Amino acid sequence: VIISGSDDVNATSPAPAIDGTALTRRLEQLGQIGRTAERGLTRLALTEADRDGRDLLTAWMSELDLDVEIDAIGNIYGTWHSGGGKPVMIGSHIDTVVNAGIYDGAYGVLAGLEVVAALRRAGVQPRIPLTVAAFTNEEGVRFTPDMMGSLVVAGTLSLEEAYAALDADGVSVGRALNEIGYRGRSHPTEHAPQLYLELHIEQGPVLHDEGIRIGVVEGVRGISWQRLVIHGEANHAGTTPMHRRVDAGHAAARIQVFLRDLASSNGTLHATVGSIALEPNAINVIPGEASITVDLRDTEDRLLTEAERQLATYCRQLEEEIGVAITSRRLARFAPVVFARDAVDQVEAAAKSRGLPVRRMTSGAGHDAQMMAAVAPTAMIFVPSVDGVSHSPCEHTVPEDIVNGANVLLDVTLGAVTSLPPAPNA
Ligand code: HGY
Ligand code: MN
Ligand code: MN
Repeated sequence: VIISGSDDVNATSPAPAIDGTALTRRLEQLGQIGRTAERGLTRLALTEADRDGRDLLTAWMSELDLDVEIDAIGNIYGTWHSGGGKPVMIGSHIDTVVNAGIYDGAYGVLAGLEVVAALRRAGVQPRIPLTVAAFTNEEGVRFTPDMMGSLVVAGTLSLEEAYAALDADGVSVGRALNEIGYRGRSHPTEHAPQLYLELHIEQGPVLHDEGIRIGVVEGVRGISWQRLVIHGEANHAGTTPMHRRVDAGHAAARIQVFLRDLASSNGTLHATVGSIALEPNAINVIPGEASITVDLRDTEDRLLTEAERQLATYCRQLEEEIGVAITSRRLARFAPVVFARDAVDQVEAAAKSRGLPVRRMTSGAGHDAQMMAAVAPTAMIFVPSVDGVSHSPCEHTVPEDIVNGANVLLDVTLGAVTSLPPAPNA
């Protein structure tokens, strides 16, 4: 149980407060790493760009006199060893999608650094350790499953399975970690905290549309990722009669329309075909093969399972109708999670005590918090995304909201590190 407020901030020192200028400066500086003219800001997990971002983050952690540790899956931990026992952890990720914004993930990690700096400025002496964490491969764009680093901390994915994951060029996570020099020693499961807090941009339109400043996140939707490979028959685009075609591209298009109709008819389902590849991908050749990814999200596990079932049934129907063969490979599957009531209540209380308009909500995006909820009381704080846009260079959050969110994170953290009893180490 976290009792908010703290008797450790002595009366004379100023109340802890976030330095918004410092936070914005770090966001912009990290936001330059991995930026190219062709692909905008792209720091895919375990690439050289990710390595450069990691190097900057660990340098900042050292400047703050945090003890920097890298675990065996490459998660980065900066710890203020004050008091004893398992830490309070502020975490998120610094890997990005392709042509990303500068806030997704980085905001939560860099706000953690500013929380440390603010507590130090106010002369706070935490009774328990405080760790700022950046988890490996949250996005899952290069390697699946996503949320990989936190999944290994939670013990849901073994190190061996994580190391064996391959990218499109057949490079493994284990090899990529070695190549960027971020394969540490400690086992990730040793890093489970006693409380996990994550500050993140909402990445959706709810707070923006309603004019709310802080989202009190009660849980995260379930996620189902799969790759469908559709085998048809390559043939001549000019000579082959329509009724004689086994067109893999046609089947792929039918699946996209089916999923769109399934999602629009079923109130809470979100369905996305994010990538599609046709072979041989030539203007005058009927595609012999199509490979598509399917991302399904829903609020209840039974709804997600039903959507998966309906898609599988439709694929069988297409096989009959067109003559294609369709195989599915599961890439990730996470049930919806609900966060710990106490921790969620603390977030709401902290936002309200700052007079910020708040609302409770569920996250449509996946987060490391979704995994950490399995091993520690967990809560998330959202701030608005302008026009609800994210996973795009247009992703933006106004400076006032950047500071508001970080101050709420600071308040909840202050309450925890000054009142939680030291929990024994694992
Ligand atoms: O896919 C997600 O929801 C997250 O951005 N990895
Ligand atoms: Mn994120
Ligand atoms: Mn993301």
